[in-house]
Amino acid sequence: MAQERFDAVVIGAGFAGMYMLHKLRQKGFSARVYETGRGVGGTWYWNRYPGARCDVESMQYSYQFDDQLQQEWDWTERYATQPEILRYANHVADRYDLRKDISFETKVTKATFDESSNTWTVETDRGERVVATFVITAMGCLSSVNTPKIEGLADFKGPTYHTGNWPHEGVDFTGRTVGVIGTGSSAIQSIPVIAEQAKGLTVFQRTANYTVPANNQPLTDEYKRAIKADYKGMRARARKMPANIDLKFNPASAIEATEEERRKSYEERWAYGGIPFMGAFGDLLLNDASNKTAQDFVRGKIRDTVIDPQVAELLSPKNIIGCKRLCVDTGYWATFNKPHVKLVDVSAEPIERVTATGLRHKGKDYVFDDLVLATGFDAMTGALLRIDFRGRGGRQLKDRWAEGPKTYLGLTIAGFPNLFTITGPGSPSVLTNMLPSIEQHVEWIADCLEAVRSRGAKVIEATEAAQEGWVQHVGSVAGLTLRSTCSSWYVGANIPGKPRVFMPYIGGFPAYLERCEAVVKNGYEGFAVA
Ligand code: N01
Repeated sequence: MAQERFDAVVIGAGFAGMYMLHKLRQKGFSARVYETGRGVGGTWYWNRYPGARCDVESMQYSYQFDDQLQQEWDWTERYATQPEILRYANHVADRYDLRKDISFETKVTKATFDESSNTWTVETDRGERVVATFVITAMGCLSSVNTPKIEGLADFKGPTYHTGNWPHEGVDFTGRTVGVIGTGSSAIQSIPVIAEQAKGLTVFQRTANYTVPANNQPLTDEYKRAIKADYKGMRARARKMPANIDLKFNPASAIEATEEERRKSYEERWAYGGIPFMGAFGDLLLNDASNKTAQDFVRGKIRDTVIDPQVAELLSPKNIIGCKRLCVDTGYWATFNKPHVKLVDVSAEPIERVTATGLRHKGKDYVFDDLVLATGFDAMTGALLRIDFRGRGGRQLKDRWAEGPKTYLGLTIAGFPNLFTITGPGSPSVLTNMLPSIEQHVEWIADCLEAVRSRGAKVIEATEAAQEGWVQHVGSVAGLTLRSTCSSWYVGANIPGKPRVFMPYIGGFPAYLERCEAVVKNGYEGFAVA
């Protein structure tokens, strides 16, 4: 049987893959999308844990490529819930008739570049083999779940859930006792909701985390009308901000402000809620002393909220605020005032083992009915390295990246021609509002494919020199901020054995955009087009 051929294969049908498909069609390229899940939505398809919501405000966490789409869709809350975002993803799939080119429940297992035909052969777990000129990965940065290697995990007799792969039918914890491992964003969102249902909840904390209340609320018609009347303006303002989010940013130094100015600014931001807290001063992620003023403020809030001083102390993070991704919560600290909620510190000694009825730590057995792993992801590279990519000379991506990911602009990889990585390592991605960052990448890639076609060329490939230059730049900019200093998933520290490299580009969205545009203007500078 003749192999099916496409101009492009896209891997993943989350927000990146969906828009990529739409854009490819618009430009007259044939495309097939492969998606592991049974439906579209990516992150929002898998992360169905209780309390899951986006920490970017909904009116900003949405596509802007079609004004009609953003005008007709109505968000109901300031921070949209996972079900609402998934409904939006499905609405987009219907509106642009995307499903007919998506193969669901199909995993890409291998992609091999053939240097004689300048094409990729893509293989799936269903035994399909198709040929494509271009391969575009759209697998998300946080999609490969991290199941910790704790002894005895398979021995647990009750159900075990991972927040990143939650049962579609939901889980009712009413009358149950639950153990949660982890205190990252997923845990901080789910713990208050699980505590409302469960009869007993024990949280195992290795590192205390900073969180700022969401102050979530329904969106009024008046608010929605005002944003919709100025959507263009808001998006343009966002593009000028490092994280591509339209928020108030105060460039002043925290340490140069008076005690009173600082308190006022932090209190205002605390009352507003969420990630804009970090915009209180311009040097919070540049200067230890400045950062410490924000740390102290948040630790004070924890002491004000948590009744038991010992529990408050345990819940108080000791590291740099904003170094790990800041969490956004609804009622997290107060949950630990409930008599049926217990906190166990596993920082000094790791969990010994999971047992049939719970887990053992420091010789003590903790018993519960259900185990929740809120243990995060093999971020940024995990999903890419699950696929056996073979570039020029049959070289494997996992070998090329043995010392950490190397890309040109986070979009392409030297030695892997015609392969593009939407929000790949080395791009601003997870440090920005993902939706507009995805759109920028999709549009850049689509224009690039069009440029290759119009030149009558067959191959585009980053040069080693351009890639090396970009990798150096990403590393040197990372070194300027406090963010690269702690053991976070940004540097791969949560995965034993993963090379420690600050993976996203921290130079800010405006600088990145300028660079991407300059590359195009200079005739695809840093690329060999043949
Ligand atoms: O994962 P995490 P996440 N023993 O890696 C602990 C995005 N997101 O799923 O810090 C004991 O942050 C680990 O401990 P430590 C967002 O970008 C967004 O919560 O490594 N503990 C940590 O506490 C976020 O940053 C939203 O010491 C173990 C936790 O598990 C990213 O996803 C919502 C352990 C993992 O935290 C990841 O968040 C949710 C072990 N063996 C997620 N192994 C929103 O939009 C791991 N841990 C709001």
